[in-house]
Amino acid sequence: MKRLLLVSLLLLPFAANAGLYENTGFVPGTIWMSPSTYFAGDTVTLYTVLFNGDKTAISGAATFFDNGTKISETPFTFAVDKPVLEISAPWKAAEGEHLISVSLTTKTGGLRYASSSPVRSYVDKDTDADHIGDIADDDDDNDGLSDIDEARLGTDPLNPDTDKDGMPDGQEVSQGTNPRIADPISARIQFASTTLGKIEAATVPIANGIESVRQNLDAWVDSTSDTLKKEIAAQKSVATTTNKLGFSQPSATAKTTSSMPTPFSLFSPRNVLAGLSTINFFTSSQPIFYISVFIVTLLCVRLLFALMNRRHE
Ligand SMILES: [Ca+2]
Ligand SMILES: [Ca+2]
Ligand SMILES: [Ca+2]
Ligand SMILES: [Ca+2]
Repeated sequence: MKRLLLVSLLLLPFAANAGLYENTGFVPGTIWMSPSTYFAGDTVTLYTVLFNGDKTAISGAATFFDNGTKISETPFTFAVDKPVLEISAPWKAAEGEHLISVSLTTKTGGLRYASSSPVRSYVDKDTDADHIGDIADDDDDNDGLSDIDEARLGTDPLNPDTDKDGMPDGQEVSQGTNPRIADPISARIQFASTTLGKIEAATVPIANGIESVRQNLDAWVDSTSDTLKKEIAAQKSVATTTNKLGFSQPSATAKTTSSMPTPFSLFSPRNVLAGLSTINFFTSSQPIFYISVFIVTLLCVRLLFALMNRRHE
């Protein structure tokens, strides 16, 4: 995205806002922020693009300003063969109106100065951090009561628990307690109990589902293991009978050849039985099973985060 913008800017006709050198200054309209959506308290990166039309190396400093106050100073150097330069600076956005600008200074050939066209930006608060600014958000504190209802009821639209009794304003209205007066401990205990009950009601079906999977898997492993044990016993019995009747055994060479592992021999009854015994170790014991599920889930989450970080790099 950033690269696309840079390329598009290069297509714009060059014009320095004020003469640093005859052909050196800012590409027009080139102050932008990343990320493009941000709120008060966020740290964003300011970018601009400089252009050097002279075939000489120039160095100096670019100073970013917010409402005329210096944010930071970034040194820059134009190489002779690189006429375009992108520079950036971090900026912690505060709520309110902002006028962002950049100026260039250099001592090459005497002190020179140029300034960019300023960019106007209004930074909104996002009280409940739901990525919708308070101006556009109908429920700034996300307590279940709209800003309009909070104004009507006299509660604080920027505080989800106006009376600080531990029960959110919206919950108090729906259960009939007063969101502006701290309720007695008995009401809070009742609220906590109801909340825990809801959490339990939401998690019990999931827990039951996992337990059902464990029991079914354990039953299948037991049943399949029994079948394989019988099959192996039957094969042993046939081999013993063959020996007693005096049939010749395969030669040593043939034995060696036949014992070479093949993709199919890996799934012999004995190997499958060994695998099932391993699975049975995890499924037959509740503690071992749930600890294993927890560890696997943890590893999956870490892998997911690692992949997401790699995508963002
Ligand atoms: Ca919000
Ligand atoms: Ca609210
Ligand atoms: Ca409350
Ligand atoms: Ca209350």
